[in-house]
Amino acid sequence: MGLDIALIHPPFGKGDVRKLDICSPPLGLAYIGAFLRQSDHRVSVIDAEIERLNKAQILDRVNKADLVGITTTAPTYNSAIELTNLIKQSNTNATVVLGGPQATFLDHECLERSAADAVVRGEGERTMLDIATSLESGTLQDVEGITVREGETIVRNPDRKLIDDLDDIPFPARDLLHMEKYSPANSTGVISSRGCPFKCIFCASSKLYDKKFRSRSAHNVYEEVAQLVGQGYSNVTMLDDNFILNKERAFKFADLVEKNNLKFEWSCTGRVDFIDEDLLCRLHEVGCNGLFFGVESASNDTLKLIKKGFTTDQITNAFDVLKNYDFPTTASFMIGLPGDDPVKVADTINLAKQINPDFAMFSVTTPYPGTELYDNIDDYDLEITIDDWTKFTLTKPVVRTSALSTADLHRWFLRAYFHFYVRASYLRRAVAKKQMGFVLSPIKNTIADAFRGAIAQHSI
Ligand code: B12
Ligand code: SF4
Repeated sequence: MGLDIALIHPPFGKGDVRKLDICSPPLGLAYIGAFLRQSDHRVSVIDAEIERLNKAQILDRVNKADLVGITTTAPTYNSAIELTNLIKQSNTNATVVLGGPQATFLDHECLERSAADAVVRGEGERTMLDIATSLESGTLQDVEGITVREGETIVRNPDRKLIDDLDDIPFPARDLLHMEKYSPANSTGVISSRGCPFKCIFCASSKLYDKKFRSRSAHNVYEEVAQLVGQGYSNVTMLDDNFILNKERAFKFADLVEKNNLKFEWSCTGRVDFIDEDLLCRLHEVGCNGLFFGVESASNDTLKLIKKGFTTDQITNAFDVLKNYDFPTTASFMIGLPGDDPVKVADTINLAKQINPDFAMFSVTTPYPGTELYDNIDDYDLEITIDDWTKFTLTKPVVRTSALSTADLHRWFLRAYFHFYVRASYLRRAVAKKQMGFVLSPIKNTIADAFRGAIAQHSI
């Protein structure tokens, strides 16, 4: 028989996150969709944000669903809770479950705050299938990996084992999404691995996937990319935490691209302590046109405190090597890390200018649930000053450090963008490399917002 299942990415609503113009398909839901429809379930994936659906339209789309799953991040959390309650009121037959990083780490609170039937913790494919099967035959009480109501109490069922071999799961069901609505039109993302073995205190990644790095085989990733290129995509972003963590796999992927003469441009993530000349050369030969690195801070003490696992020497060495290639590089920095004071933040901005990546991204330190920073915030002498999840977007400070108030951090954030981008040498290079269009695309709204703010607040 099978169930009617709807998977929803909730609308951003009026929160700050909408201003960031995030335009990326919810691949986690597309993975679950692909997995579920291998059984005889009928699945739809609704990206209410990109489709700009209002509440009535969403309710209309799910009024016959037997099972509804809603994904959550911090800025979409309130919206997901509101939607859950509306769906439970309008379609009383539907079982509604919440998943994604925010619900995973706030499972109890989710069930206290909403009418949801359960929260799926962590990886969703097998748990969601198990929920569907259990609903057909009985109750949810034995499903692993969920937090569920039992009468008046909330019970955290045992964790579910992670999927051993990611090649076993089908490619994300992009056909269930309106892919034409995401931009840029010829670009899309691929997730070639899950999890990260590092333990940076501000990142939920390692706890989400139990500190394990699992990668798909080079061949499996190649197959998905080849399929996408066949569908007309000419640009692919590897969205993993660290695409080059498994170097052997990266080389194998490059070999497959070359052997099959697959023509496309692509970019990926890396760590400064994982690059070497051989790898860079090879990636460059097979169309890689962008590398993203988390650099975070110019202070070795801070890098140690946040458990980044590398030093400033490794940062500068990596960028020295990178200068031999014409890869556009993006380096990401954090403002408002524990112990940050005006000197340290100024040093971070100076480091950005010194290593001079093609693009710099500055984020304000934001303690997300599931991070060591969130769990032990007092130990790091940080205080959350803004109690509103919709503001947890990395672009507006929600904390203060012992030396910098929330308002100070905002000024430094604006200043960082201004000082990095408004430099004659930077602008000359961007024009020479014909990168102005690109500069203005992925982080254009953040930069524009930062410039407007910097000018308005005279905080340059
Ligand atoms: C790539 C990425 C992005 C990409 C795109 C993601 C995409 N296309 O799906 C972009 C750039 C768009 C992005 C944006 C943001 N991101 Co992001 N992102 C990531 C990253 C690095 C990988 C995500 C990924 O693809 N994982 C692999 C897929 C398969 O997993 P998944 O999407 O999480 O889905 C699985 C499970 O979570 C679960 N699941 C998810 N939803 C649901 C729903 C149901 C019903 C069920 C049953 C299960 C389930 O099942 C899925 C399949 O196994 C993660 C870090 C990480 N390693 O997870 C951060 C991460 C998810 N992002 C994070 C954040 C903060 C954001 C932003 C809020 C940042 C901002 N500036 O505002 C936005 C929010 C956007 C939004 N839509 O709400 C945080 C989330 C923390 C939190 N509590 O919110 C993370 C964990 C990083 C961190 N700082 O720790 N992100
Ligand atoms: S910030 Fe990067 S390296 Fe650190 S834990 Fe997260 S994904 Fe891993």
